[in-house]
Amino acid sequence: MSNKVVVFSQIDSDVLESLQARYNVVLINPKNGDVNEQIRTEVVDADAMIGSGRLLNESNLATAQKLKIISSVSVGYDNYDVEYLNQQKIWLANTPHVLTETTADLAFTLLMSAARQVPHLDQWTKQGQWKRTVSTAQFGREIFGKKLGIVGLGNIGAAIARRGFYGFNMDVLYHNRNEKIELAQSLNAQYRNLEALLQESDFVVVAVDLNSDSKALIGTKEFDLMQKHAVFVNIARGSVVDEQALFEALQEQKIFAAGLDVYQKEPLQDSELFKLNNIVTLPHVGSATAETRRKMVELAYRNLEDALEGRTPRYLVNATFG
Ligand code: 8YV
Repeated sequence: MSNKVVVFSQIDSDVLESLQARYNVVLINPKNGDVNEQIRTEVVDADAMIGSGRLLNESNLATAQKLKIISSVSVGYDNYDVEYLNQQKIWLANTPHVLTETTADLAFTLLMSAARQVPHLDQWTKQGQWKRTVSTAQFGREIFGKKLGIVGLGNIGAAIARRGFYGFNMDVLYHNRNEKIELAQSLNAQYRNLEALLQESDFVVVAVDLNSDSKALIGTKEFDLMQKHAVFVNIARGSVVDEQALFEALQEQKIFAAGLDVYQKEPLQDSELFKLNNIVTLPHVGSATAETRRKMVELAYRNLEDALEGRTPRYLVNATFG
């Protein structure tokens, strides 16, 4: 009897066909009713799961009798209860590295769009507001040679630092739970504690993993430390930032602008943020190019296949269940 694989989000059709050719595949489909109820039913005799963007924990995995691996099509894994998976000895695999550069590109897209008011001025022009030479209201912030502060110098944070240092001649500051001396030297990046980074930076980009240390890391106190001309970007996870505090900082012009790709609640709907002209809001598209998503799903397929074929997957979040 072939292994049973539960696919819990949309994946490339040809990759799905490859899975279906080898395994007994069940698709979780929101159109068929409550997703968690479907998961609870299908994981009973499942050997593996593949997908992304769903909360998986004891509430919907407790019925699993022989689940070996959850292969996530993502680098972030805050939507999985890793402690519970460790207790149940269920591997969690992710897809690091393949999305690093694409996500760093998106971070810089947000940084530049927010700095130069791109979405607002695009609408302003299309609405026929451009009637004479622009005034200071349409001015943006200088980027070249300015101070770039990166919160979280992981793979994506380092790729953002490289763009700032080599591409825009920026002075790079970083904050991290621990200093990364060799990496920082290669990027000419200087370590700062969070308060100093927020006070000194012209641009603050948040690229941390979401965990107990980074949850609600940036709130009113932190925005009050930033400079009035500063631009704030978050490409990490929405829960790292107090969204109401950000709204107030932008509305009261405590900072110049912000660019967000992630939110406390996703999809972002009917948000007060939509009332503001000094924010760029993107729909969690950090890794969303065809090439990168293809690399991610192929890597997730390999992680799943390794586990089902008796090999240790290359990218495990919990290799030791420790
Ligand atoms: C999403 C991401 O997971 O990889 C991550 O951690 O945040 C993104 O790549 C992906 O868009 C699927 O939801």
